[in-house]
Order: sequence, then C-alpha cells, then structure tokens
Amino acid sequence: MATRTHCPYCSLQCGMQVSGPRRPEISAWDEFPVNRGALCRKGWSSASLLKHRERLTTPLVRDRATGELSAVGWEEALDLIAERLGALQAEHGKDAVAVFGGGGLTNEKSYALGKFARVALGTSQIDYNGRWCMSSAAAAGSRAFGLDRGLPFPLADVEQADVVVLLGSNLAETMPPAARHLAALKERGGKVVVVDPRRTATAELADHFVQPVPGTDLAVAQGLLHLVVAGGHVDTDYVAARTSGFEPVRDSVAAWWPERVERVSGVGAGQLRELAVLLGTSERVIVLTARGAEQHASGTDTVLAWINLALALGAPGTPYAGYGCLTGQGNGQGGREHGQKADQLPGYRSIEDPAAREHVAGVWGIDANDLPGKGRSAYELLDALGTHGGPKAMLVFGSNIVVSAPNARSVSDRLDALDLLVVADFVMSETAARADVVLPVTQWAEESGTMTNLEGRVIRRERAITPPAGVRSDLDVVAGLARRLGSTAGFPTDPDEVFAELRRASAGGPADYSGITPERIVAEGGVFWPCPSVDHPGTPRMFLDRFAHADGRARFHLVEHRGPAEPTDADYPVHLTTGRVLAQYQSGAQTRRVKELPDSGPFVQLHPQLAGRLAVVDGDAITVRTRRGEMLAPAKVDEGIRPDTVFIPFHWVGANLLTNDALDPTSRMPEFKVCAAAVSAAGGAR
Ligand SMILES: Nc1nc2c(c(=O)[nH]1)N[C@H]1C(S)=C(S)[C@@H](COP(=O)(O)OP(=O)(O)OC[C@H]3O[C@@H](n4cnc5c(=O)[nH]c(N)nc54)[C@H](O)[C@@H]3O)O[C@H]1N2
Ligand SMILES: Nc1nc2c(c(=O)[nH]1)N[C@H]1C(S)=C(S)[C@@H](COP(=O)(O)OP(=O)(O)OC[C@H]3O[C@@H](n4cnc5c(=O)[nH]c(N)nc54)[C@H](O)[C@@H]3O)O[C@H]1N2
Ligand code: SF4
Ligand SMILES: [Mo]
Repeated sequence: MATRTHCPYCSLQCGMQVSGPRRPEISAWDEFPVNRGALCRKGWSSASLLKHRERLTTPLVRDRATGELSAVGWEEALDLIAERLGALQAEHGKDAVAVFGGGGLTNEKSYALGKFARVALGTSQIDYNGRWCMSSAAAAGSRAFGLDRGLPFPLADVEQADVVVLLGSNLAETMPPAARHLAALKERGGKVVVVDPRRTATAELADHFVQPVPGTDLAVAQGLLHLVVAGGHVDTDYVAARTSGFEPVRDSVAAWWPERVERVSGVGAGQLRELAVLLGTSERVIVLTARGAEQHASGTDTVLAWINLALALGAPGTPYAGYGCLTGQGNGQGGREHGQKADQLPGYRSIEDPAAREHVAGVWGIDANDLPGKGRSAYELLDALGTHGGPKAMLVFGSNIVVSAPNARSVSDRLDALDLLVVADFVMSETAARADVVLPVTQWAEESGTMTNLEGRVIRRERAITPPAGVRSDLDVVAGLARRLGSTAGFPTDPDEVFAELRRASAGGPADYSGITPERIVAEGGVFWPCPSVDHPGTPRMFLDRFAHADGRARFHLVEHRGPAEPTDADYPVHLTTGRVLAQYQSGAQTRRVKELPDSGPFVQLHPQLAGRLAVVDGDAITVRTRRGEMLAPAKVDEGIRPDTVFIPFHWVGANLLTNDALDPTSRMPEFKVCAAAVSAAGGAR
C-alpha cells in the first residue's frame, strides 16, 4: 500500500507516494496539483536515506576524558541534558540556553520548539536558519504589503502572466518541476526575464537574460523605475487608489538614468530601455525574487526596490500579476510563522505585541508576564555563543550550521566554546559531529505533520513506514526534556494534537490556521492560509481587494543602492558568489549520503578570460581566498559566468569559510551572495 506524502526537501513540497513498510519506494502522485507527478532527482531518490547504513539509531554522549562519542540509552541522555541545562540556567540565568531550529521542520515541530524555549526553558534565545534563507523578502513583504506570505498567489498563476521576472532564482535547478510553468507561459506567448550573474539552466529558458554584477539588483530596479516613469508607463489609477508614498520614490529614481545604472551594474543601458518598455507595456507582470537578490546586506532594500517597480506597474494584488518570493526550505513558509523566530509568537504574531502575548500565553496556560521578550537573530546568536553574557548551551534541531553558516570557521569556534551542544539529527552531520550529545530522530516518511509550501498552501505529510528501533521524534525529545525541566505545560507528542493546539494559538493572527483541519487538507489538495474558520475556503490569492496595512494600501519605500558590503579591491579583485546545484541539497548532510545522486564535490566556476589570466584550464586546482579563509577546489571554466565573478556551491565544507557575515540591518540576513575574493592557480601567486 502506497501512502501519499511529500518530498523531504525543498519548498515546492512535491506530492509523492511512498510504499511501505519495509522497502520504501517512491512513486508518482499524479493528482497533487503543485507537481502533478513530476519530481526532481532528489525527490525520486529520497527514500534512499530512510534505511541508510549511516542512519543514527542510538543517542550518543561525548566522553569528556577521551573526547569520543559513545552510545547511551535515551533516559540517560535526556537526564544528562536536562540536568546540565538546569545547572547552567541556575548559574547564568535563563538565557544561558539557546535553541536553533530549521525551516525544514514541520509546523508542529516549529511550534513545539518555540513553546519549549519560551515556556519550558524560559529563554528568549531561539532563532533558526530561515534568517539565512528568505528573511529579507519577508521583511520587505511585511513593510510593503503589511503581511508576508512568500507567494500571495498559487504558483500556477505564473502561466497566465504576460511577463515573469526571475530575480536571482535558478529554479530550473532548485525546483525543477516549477520550470514547466515557465514553459507553459512561453507557449501562451508570455516572456521570461532572468536576472543572474551566471547564465544558468534557468537563464537558458529566458527571453531576456540580464547579467548584473552581484549585489547590484537594487540599482537595476531603480533604473527600470526611472525608465518606466520617463516612458509614462506608471499605472497612475492603481497608484492613486491602492498605494501610498509614490512621489518621493519617483523623485529619487530621477537620478538613476540608464547610463549610471550601467556603470554600477554592468547591465547595458540599451538592454535596460528594452526591458522597461516590455514591463511598461505588458498587462500582467510578475516579479519573483529568490536568494540571488535577497542574500545580501542590502537584501531587504533590494526587494523593496523591486516591489516599488511592481507597484508602479500596478501589479501586486491584481489577478495573475504581482510580487512573490520563492521560499526555499521544505517548510520555509510555515517555519517562519509558528514561533521559532526570535521576535515571534505563533500565527505570525510579534512577541512584542501585548495582545499577542496575552492570546498565546492563554493558549499555553501561563501568565503573559512570564513570556520572555525578543532574542538574538540567528547569526548574532551564533556569534554570542560561549561569550561573556552569551548562551552557554545550545540545542540544534534541523540545521547543519558548521557547513551552512557564513564565516563558518568563526561559527565553529563559537560552537566549541559552548559548555553543552546538543544536536538532534538522523545522520552524523558536520554539526552533530561536534556535539556533546547527539539525539537520533525520525525522518519525514516515519512521522506525520503539516508543512506550508512556498504558496502558503498547508499540506500534510503522512507517516508511511515504521521508524528504525531506537529513534524518537523531535516532538518526543522536546516533551521528554520539558518534563525533566519541571515544566507543567502540555507538550503533546502526537502531531495531530500539536496541530490542534497550533490552530488555536494562530487564531486571529496574520497567519490564521484555525479553519484548517487534517481532513480538509486531504480533501482539498491543501488549504491556503489565512483560513479563520472551518467554513472559510482559505485564501489562494491575497490582496485582491486590499493590502494588510490598516489603511488597506501598499507602501512604496524610499531605498538607496549601497552595493556589496565588501567591495573588490587590488588584493581581492573578484566577486565571489555562492549557491546551489541540482543534485545536492543545502549543507549536503542528507544528499551527499544518497548514492543515486552525483557528488561532484565543490568547484569554482569561472569565466575563460579569468581562467586565462590565471593560466588554468578546466579541472585545474585553484585557490580562492577572502579576508576570512581560503579553499582549494577544481576550476570549472564556463563562459556563462561574468568574467569578474566566481561561483562556488555551498553543499560541501568550504564555501562558507570564505563568505562574509555582514548582516542586513532589518532582516539580519548574511551576505552569502557576494564578497571580495582573490583567486590563483593552486600553489601559484595571483
Ligand atoms: N538542488 C537544490 N534545490 C534547492 C536547494 C538546494 O540546496 N539544492 N535548496 C532550497 C532552498 S533552502 C532554497 S533557499 C532555494 C534557493 O533557490 P535559488 O535562489 O534559486 O538558489 P541559489 O543557487 O542559492 O541562487 C540563485 C541564483 O542567484 C544567483 N546570484 C548570485 N548572486 C546574485 C546577485 O547578486 N543578484 C542576482 N540577481 N542573482 C545572483 C546565483 O548565480 C544563482 O544562480 O532552493 C531550494 N531548492
Ligand atoms: N554560502 C552559502 N551558504 C548558505 C546559502 C547560500 O546560498 N550560500 N543558503 C542558506 C540557506 S537559503 C539555507 S536554507 C541554509 C540551509 O542550511 P542548513 O540549515 O544547514 O540546512 P540543511 O542542510 O537542510 O540542514 C538540515 C540538517 O537537519 C537535519 N534534518 C532534516 N530534517 C530534520 C528534522 O525534521 N529534524 C531534525 N532534528 N533534523 C532534521 C538534516 O539531516 C541536516 O543535517 O544554508 C544557508 N547557507
Ligand atoms: S523540486 Fe523540491 S520538492 Fe520537488 S522533488 Fe525536487 S526537491 Fe523534492
Ligand atoms: Mo534556503
């Protein structure tokens, strides 16, 4: 019997079937609307990790004398953790313990972690890897529209647009089944614009390929808005009726004439003019951002600049048009709504809003005054570990920080400075390998729970197979620790019970799940939030009548181009950018262990001109250095990348030894997508 569930990886959350119970095999679930049976190779091979020989099946504790990890029973492991957490908190205060979560966790786990931190531990120090993912777009969406839901419309709407602009998205590799929407759009005569410093597989699908210097998307948006204004293409009725703040923005882009934009971004003035006419004369324009535009110290402002352009064109809140962010992780959307973020309570509420505190404290059966306030953001949290006044212990669920955090050497040093590092995982990730206690947990197909995909569609993962003996679910771990810490609050281990509580906690909040039931999810192919009552249909398309600000209007924002936090100079003359390849997922902890997936190891993509200057050919070892570290990898010589830029995928240890930890002032997103580097033939001088 095959069970209908969803892929363990990206935010598309493709529907699939898993046969069970003994030999799990993947088959297509043709009816699920998002992917209609299509999967990428990661999805097809995802069962391979379920019965993997490297699967962790017993808790491990590090022997202080020998430094080795050795097997212990669950009771012993949980007792030990609780005892040490209690002692550290008694000595240093509640905030001595931190929790780090992930955007791949189910809604139930995200919710339980947030509650566990605030109620059982009483700490404010909780945040998660979503800060590194889409937080800049979330911040921009909240400011412009009053609410952040990555895509405010179903992904298939893309097919009905006239122009789709993909800004820093390589979706042909990062969510392959989504590329068919672009094909369908083109068949209808629609146009695709791809903006990327590299000619990617996605750029190959584009009618217009724009190749800016990394970190200059904001200037490109200013230039396009300048031309849209000059060409008389502003949708003035829409701007008057549905927005506020246009005039100062219009005045500010007067200074961004195309030749100036060309000098800053490398995008030709002629191409900008052509694009502005295309955008200005098309009825339905969709602008989609992904990590290429967002993972910058000016990521929030960059997204705001593109939203300004979309608003001037009258797109957001108009059918088959608008702005959206392509969220990345499996539960990248739901993971940011239920309280594992430092400043947040369930239902996408602010932890600083007194009414929100009252409501959630009521659901949790505690006094609102006992709820901690806002904690440190992800990178600031990691940077404070083991310092004077910083956390002394951290529990990690669903992130492989050692590989994926920026400036990773410094982060690893901070992890080593902790008195206690606990990691829950199902494989020995690089981060688990540094832990004092490792807890083996269940995987996607072994447990149920809800996820919210990139469209805001709440879906359900169904348990398909029996977990191996010795593992427990994350919910069990949280409940076991909460009990030992003396918490009297409820920490149910049944995901359905947690979801029922989450629905109540989210009721009345911006991300209202209260009308979403497991039965409805199955019957309706997922339910879009907000869904405030069981007879509410859910909200596939948002903002059609009004935006979420009190006055119902979207807001233009005055922003200025700043460029990369670390500009190139004589010592570090090229831009380094980082990202993904099709066959690997994130830190690679999962996919590097899947034998069906090719593991090329890291490489350095560079242009033939740069390769010529370094006197290297394809496959030669080259060294890449930045102010933070260096790495060695084979050259991948490719005409598709800008000659002033090199690209390294981050699925292996290496790329993040180099990256810059400069943070966006609003979202606290690190600048993964650009820093200054020096490249040389290995062993040779630059
Ligand atoms: N195969 C695979 N798929 C994945 C993942 C994975 O690890 N592997 N991870 C998932 C997750 S969590 C995420 S967040 C998404 C990410 O999905 P994407 O955002 O599509 O992935 P990236 O490769 O990080 O970045 C996209 C592109 O940004 C470009 N870029 C770099 N700098 C700039 C810049 O300054 N401006 C512009 N315009 N573009 C720039 C890069 O060249 C790259 O091609 O993918 C999801 N899907
Ligand atoms: N240089 C560079 N660095 C980047 C990026 C980039 O583009 N460039 N992108 C950033 C982005 S967008 C992201 S999202 C991050 C992602 O980076 P990470 O946060 O490291 O993400 P994963 O590799 O998915 O790590 C998930 C870990 O948790 C485990 N895991 C999976 N599911 C569960 C679960 O349900 N419970 C528990 N307990 N464990 C689980 C997995 O085995 C794995 O070890 O990387 C960021 N880092
Ligand atoms: S596109 Fe994403 S969700 Fe779909 S099969 Fe691939 S990794 Fe899984
Ligand atoms: Mo991500």
